[in-house]
Amino acid sequence: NKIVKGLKANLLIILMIIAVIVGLGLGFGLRGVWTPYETRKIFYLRFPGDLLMNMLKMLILPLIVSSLITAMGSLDTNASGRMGLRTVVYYMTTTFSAVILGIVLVVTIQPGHKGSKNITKAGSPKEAEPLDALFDLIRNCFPDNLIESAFNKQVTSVGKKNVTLKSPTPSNITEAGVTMFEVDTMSVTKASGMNILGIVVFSLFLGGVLSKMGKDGAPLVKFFECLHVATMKLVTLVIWYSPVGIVFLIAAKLVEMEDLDAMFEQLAYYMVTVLAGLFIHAFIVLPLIYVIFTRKNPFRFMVGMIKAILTAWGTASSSATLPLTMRCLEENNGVDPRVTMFVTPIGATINMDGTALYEAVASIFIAQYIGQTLNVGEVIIVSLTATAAAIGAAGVPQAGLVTMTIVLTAVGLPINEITLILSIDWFLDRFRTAVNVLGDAYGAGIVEHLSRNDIVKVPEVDMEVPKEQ
Ligand code: DAS
Repeated sequence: NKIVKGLKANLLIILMIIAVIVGLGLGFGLRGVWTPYETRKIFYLRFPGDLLMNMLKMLILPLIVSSLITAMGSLDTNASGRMGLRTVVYYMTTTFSAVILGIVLVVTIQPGHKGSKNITKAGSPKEAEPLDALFDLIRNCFPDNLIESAFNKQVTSVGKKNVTLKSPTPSNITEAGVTMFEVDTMSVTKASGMNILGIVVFSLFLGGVLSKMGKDGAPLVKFFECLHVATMKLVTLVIWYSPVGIVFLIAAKLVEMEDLDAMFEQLAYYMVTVLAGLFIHAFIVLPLIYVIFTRKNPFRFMVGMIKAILTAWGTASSSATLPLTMRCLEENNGVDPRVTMFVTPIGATINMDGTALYEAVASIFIAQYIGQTLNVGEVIIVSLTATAAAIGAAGVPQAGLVTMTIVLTAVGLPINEITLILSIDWFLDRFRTAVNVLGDAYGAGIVEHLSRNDIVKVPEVDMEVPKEQ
């Protein structure tokens, strides 16, 4: 059955690659038949893709809570403390290095001074209070209602009218952009409808308490262990549906885009700068870091992650891809589940190398385009705020675009100029999400290697519930 297992694993990768190709073909084919304004037809076309997004989102809450609590419960406190420290240090280092890479490229290539000088602006975001975004990130760490806030589409921004976010099925990206901005940055991470940060914080605290409780906490840890196993079995079902969902997600997104050619032509230099940065980070920087720490073949590791990377590209959401990220790490790259359960939920939330690089490039591109030169101090501010904004971005489609308001305002750039890059954001989002997921995966591999002495099973706590005293 080893051959069967190998076939099944590769069969799925082949199906996913075919899915991306068919999705692109279907999308470009339908662009000849439909206009981008056939909202109803596009909504139906995207329906199988929305099903996949919902299936993956449905798994996120049980997966993150059960993973983190099981991981915390199965490691002794100082081991998980040390592993947590290694994880955070890795995340900060790779995210910041991505920002520096992005800045070097955008300053060298100078995309804002090249290409067309009259980029068509899409959408018109309202002025936002970016400082609110920072407060929002902190507020999101402590959600009032864990379940509701995790999947809440109803967004309330303090002091402003309640805005119900319609699930963005607009006639084109502009409307989605405006919808997001209508909510303004007060609810920047909630605006994306999923507040994972709060779930991660809650699970880490609860897991820590349970692991300190030792025997008394064991029944609840055991419950979450079973929940984790059951959830990962559900992932298997969803995985086999994902190629179908990916076809329609890509096709629908392609059909609803207006003047694709004008967009690619006007923003070609900007697009090349972002993609070059993501490529270098994914194929040189991350593999180099992985080799330095683990002495293992980084490209074999990357091949093991293909299913997760293709899902990240198809869904543009690293949170939705999380179930596959964990599964690829454990099944294909043999990473200890206690590490993946601990590292990947946190990574999918705060480790976004692709987003950080993109936000640095995009803000400096906008400065170049409007002829505002940034001095060294301002470039340093961009590097710090892009790192912070990427940490705060939720792992959902186009969250990076919204948190970029923090970076722009930090260096006095008008928020409105985001409309220059709004139209192409859906496309670049897919690549930066794939890099985010790859960064999380390498993180798990490296942390596992560094923590190999720590990952000793805590002595099996006996399961009987203590007798009533
Ligand atoms: N789409 C986000 C993610 O899922 C990244 C971003 O918006 O920049 O990681």
